[in-house]
Amino acid sequence: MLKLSTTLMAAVAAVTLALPATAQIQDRTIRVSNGVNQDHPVGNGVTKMTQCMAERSGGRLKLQAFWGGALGGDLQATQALRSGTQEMVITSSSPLVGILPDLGVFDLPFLFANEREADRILDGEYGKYIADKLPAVGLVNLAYWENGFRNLTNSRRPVTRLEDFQGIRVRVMQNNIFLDTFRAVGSNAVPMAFQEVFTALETRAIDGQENPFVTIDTSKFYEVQRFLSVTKHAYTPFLVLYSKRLWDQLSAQEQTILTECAIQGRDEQRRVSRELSERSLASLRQRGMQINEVSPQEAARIREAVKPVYERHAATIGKETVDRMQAELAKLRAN
Ligand code: TK8
Repeated sequence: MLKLSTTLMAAVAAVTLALPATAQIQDRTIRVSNGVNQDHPVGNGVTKMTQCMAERSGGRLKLQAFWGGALGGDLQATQALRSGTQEMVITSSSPLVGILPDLGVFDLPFLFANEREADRILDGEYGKYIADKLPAVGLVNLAYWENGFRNLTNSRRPVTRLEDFQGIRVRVMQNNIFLDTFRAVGSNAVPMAFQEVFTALETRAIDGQENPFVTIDTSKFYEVQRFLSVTKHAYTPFLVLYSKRLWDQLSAQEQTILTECAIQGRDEQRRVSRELSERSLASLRQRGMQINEVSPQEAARIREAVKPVYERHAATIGKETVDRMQAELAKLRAN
């Protein structure tokens, strides 16, 4: 009896070893939701990631994407990940600060000077430092993609000086740092989920909103907004998140494929985002938006006005998280 079971075990072990690598990969359709529309560069990233997964898994791992908040808003979808009822979401970090306060660091106004800085921070040590905090709240970050530098639109007046922000009702993401930033320049900030923004602009419940050119364009805000100011007041990354609960049910090989393909998707997504940015701006102008540049002097005044936001939020974000960011940026800028 003993001998038989030993033989059996040896046989099982031999079969397991002999199995092709694909045996570690199951047929899976992974749902991924987004607040943006499919013609946003996130669509290019998802296509690239899907191709990569198909190649690497022998066609077993598939993505099923939902656009325009079809599965609910970013925050709602992220909560579904935490409870294990949805696999993936590609979301701005900003609405998630209630889940992980450290994510608020990316919302500090005028944090990154350019895309190169953003890439270096997000893809380096610092991005890993933040990502390592996510499993504790039920989330796994596969990569940082790009939403981009944000700019103000509104239907009231051209905004070119600090004083022009006064009294404008601006929708902000559900996040105290953005709220405070817009209050600091005298606007009435109204926190709101992204899918409600178009209608709120259309009905004039709010006067303005802020997002990168590409998002303004692909979400058709030009239909309900007249003025665009090139404020570049913040850069928001997208997190490519997986449900920790469901992640733990994947094989190591499936996890590797997803991680590596999310990075391939990232490179394509950022490439398209940057290529499209100026074209989106031109298209917004062509569709009748008035584009206003902010002079360097006014930009400096605006920066000065929002400076207290750093102080006020260092504690809520976490002192170590803010200090480390500033140290990393100083290091980058010294080189
Ligand atoms: C898209 C959002 C959006 C974000 C916002 O899902 O809420 O304004 O910038 O683009 O992540």
